[in-house]
Amino acid sequence: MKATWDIFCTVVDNFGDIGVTWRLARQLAAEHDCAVRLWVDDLRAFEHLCPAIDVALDRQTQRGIEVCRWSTPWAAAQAADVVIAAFACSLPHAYMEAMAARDKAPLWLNLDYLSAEEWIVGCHGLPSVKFRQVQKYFFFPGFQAGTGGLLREAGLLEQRRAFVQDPRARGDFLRGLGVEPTDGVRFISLFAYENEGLASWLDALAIDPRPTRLLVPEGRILGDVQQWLGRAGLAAGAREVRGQLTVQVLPFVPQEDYDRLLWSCDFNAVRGEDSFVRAQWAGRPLLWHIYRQDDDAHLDKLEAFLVLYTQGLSAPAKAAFEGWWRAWNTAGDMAPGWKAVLENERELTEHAERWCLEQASRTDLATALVKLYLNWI
Ligand code: TRH
Repeated sequence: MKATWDIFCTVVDNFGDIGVTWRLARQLAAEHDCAVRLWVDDLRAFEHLCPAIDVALDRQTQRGIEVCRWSTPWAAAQAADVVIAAFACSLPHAYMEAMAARDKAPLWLNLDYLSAEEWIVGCHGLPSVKFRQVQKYFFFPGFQAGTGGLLREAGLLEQRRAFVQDPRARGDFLRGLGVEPTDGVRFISLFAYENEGLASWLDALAIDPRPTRLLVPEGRILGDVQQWLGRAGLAAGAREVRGQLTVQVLPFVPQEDYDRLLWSCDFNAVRGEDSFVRAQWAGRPLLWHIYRQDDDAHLDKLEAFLVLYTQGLSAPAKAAFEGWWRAWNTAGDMAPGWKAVLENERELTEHAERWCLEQASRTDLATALVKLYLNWI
């Protein structure tokens, strides 16, 4: 009999919570033969990532996953063999009673936020709270041995390699988005929160000797793009040229197409958690807009990642990369960092691929979860 898995997701904001849990659910079902239910409290946010969702339904099957509305009050449901509370969300009390009522207690995990900080290695796998006799454990994704790893579907890197080695596949994909895949043009994708530093980067791109095509999926950064362009009301399909820079607004595409967009670009600006990881699997230099936290706690996370990521870079490439990232995350002047990045572009591009392969040599997160469960029963 298939093991049953319940994944609980509260959508706090944006798309990361549902983006991560939807990806995990699909991988558990497709690659590990698990029977997965995904409980989501906001089907409208989910609809952005999975347009096939019918927001009126309490239960529906999508891509082999039973997608369930997490309603309040809670409608009784049997507890699964493995219960994942994503990002420290609190489970319905009645569901926890159902976990405690099982003959064999479920494996109950808190799937935490991704961080490169050292302390998570010590905390991964530790017991958390208990409900009656049912123990909850911490599960930390991460970049280092001793963590839960990163979400990575089987064959993902092979798919990427086949795509980039086939200019026609890239061309067809870009043309499908209304983007001409002109040779010699630098392609950059831009997915970020509001950022006052953007104008200085776009200024630099507009006067760069090499033309740039900036591809911007509709979202929060668009306001700053419009302000710089001096235009309002831009929507998917819009195209504006300023000097050497062409800005194109794209629709918000399905997750698989977002991967292809990242694979099609020379640089990728990403944010949050899931797009950040996908850009690493793209093997191209990335610019991370980290999710802002109170007391600037996010800046410690940013620095922790930089320490790991920049290992092995020459001093100038490391300084360039760090300066570029720090400017982006403090709304600073992007021009000096960008200039330095271009001076070290080749090394940074080779390094991005090396980092990708090194991370891909570790067990992926879904497989790590399944192994944990198999060792636990
Ligand atoms: O949307 P995010 O900012 O999400 C989050 C949330 O803010 C969350 O509360 C916070 O805790 C977390 O970040 C760290 O960024 P993220 O994580 O990159 O999620 C975006 C998702 O949207 C990701 O799955 C990729 C997907 N996506 C598409 O599918 N198509 C697109 O066109 C784009 C731009 C993104």
